[in-house]
Amino acid sequence: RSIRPLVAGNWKMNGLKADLAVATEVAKGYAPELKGKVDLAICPPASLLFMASAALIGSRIATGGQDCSAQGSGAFTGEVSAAMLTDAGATYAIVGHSERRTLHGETNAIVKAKAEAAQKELLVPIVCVGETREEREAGKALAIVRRQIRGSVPDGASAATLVVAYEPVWAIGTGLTPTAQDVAEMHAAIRAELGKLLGKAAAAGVRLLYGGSVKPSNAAELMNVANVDGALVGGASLKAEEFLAIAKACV
Ligand code: G2H
Repeated sequence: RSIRPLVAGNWKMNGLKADLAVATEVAKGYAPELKGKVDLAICPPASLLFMASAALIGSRIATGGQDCSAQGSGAFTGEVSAAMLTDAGATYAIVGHSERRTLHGETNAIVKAKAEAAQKELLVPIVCVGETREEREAGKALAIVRRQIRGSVPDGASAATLVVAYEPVWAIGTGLTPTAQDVAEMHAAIRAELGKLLGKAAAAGVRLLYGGSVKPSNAAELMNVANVDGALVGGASLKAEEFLAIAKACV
């Protein structure tokens, strides 16, 4: 691999204080064979972010937010700003997850503004893209995702300031996954689109994660696809041993 992979756990709206034990178990299991070969991050709910970051100090396991406001501060009840995420110890911020896009009406423009807000506070946005089942069946998956990339990726982003996650909506939490060939085709298309936006050299180093029902049993196949530089893991990130097994599949 020319790019060190990243495996990020998206806990979604799961986790109470007691579940920080999962994060510390992951840290304990981050064995020598993984160190320096795969980066790990845990994105707990905002309520646990500060405590998770504190629990992981010294472990080299990063944390991230699951969303980030496009606004800096002020009268935005319920929102969490990029500066707050940084202050809570985060390295990353997931933006534009399909659950945000569909349940909260986030457009490409909103996702781009959120990614820019994250970058301003030196967070690395994990910009999520992906087509719905209808879009795939209509043969529009590539066109939709290219458009999402053009609309959601901040100008001037580089390998150090951007991660992209391809998550086909129909694969999220369903146990269904695209074929290795479909993933390869999509990731190549994303890399090419990033090349047009950011320049080939910058695009070549951007980590492209696959997400959607990644689990230990399918991780090796998915992580060995060309242009797949890690995973965004939902359900399986709630169990330390499964999350670590997925990380091991990357090395
Ligand atoms: C996709 C993924 C994590 P899961 O949403 O972002 O979740 O692995 O549960 O499909």
